Amino acid sequence: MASAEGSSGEPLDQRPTAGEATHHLPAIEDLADEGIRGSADGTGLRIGVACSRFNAQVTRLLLSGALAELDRCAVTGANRTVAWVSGAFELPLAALVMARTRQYDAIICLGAVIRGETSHYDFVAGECAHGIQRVQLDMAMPVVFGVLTTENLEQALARAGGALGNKGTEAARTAVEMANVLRRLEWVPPGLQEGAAAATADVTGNVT
Ligand code: INI
Repeated sequence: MASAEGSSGEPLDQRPTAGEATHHLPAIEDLADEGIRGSADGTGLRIGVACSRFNAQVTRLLLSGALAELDRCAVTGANRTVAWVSGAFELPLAALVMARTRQYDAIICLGAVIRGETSHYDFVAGECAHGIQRVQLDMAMPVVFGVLTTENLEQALARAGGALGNKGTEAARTAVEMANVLRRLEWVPPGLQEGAAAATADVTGNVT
């Protein structure tokens, strides 16, 4: 897969290098050449995207960043599904239902929670993050947290294609790399294991 851009969509010559102090996701090629890693080649991967409408001026930008990165990773349009939900609070449920279909190799959750005058922000952001992690661990599949949690709209826009990159772009790259690294770890989804034809799986995918 040829790409002129790094994991955050920035030109290759502007990518942060390993060891450089940054909160950005370093490009995988910059890390020490050791260990199992997931490539950014998304050929054949099926990716679900759950995106919230709340703060749509931000989430639309996150979605375009994510879809552009999936294009760069060669995840075809036919192999991805976008589902819109009302707000970030609804993202875990959408992710869980997508995960339970077993039709996706990874799911990306996109949202923007911006602090208001009340404590509502804390509940929405906290439950969203907690719920997404719960789905990821319960379903043993990558469910990526592409949700901005910021003090104001300006901070959100800076991280949705502005000066500080695009969280949606990073989330898409993470989804592809995680799907690939799990494959390389030779993890086989329950129900697809040899001899598991007669087995039944509960909601979490545990085979009994
Ligand atoms: N949803 C968001 O995605 N971002 C926000 O900033 C936000 N705030 O601040 O209220 C928000 N609230 C809605 C929430 O996600 C649910 O959709 C709603 O509570 C219905 O369940």
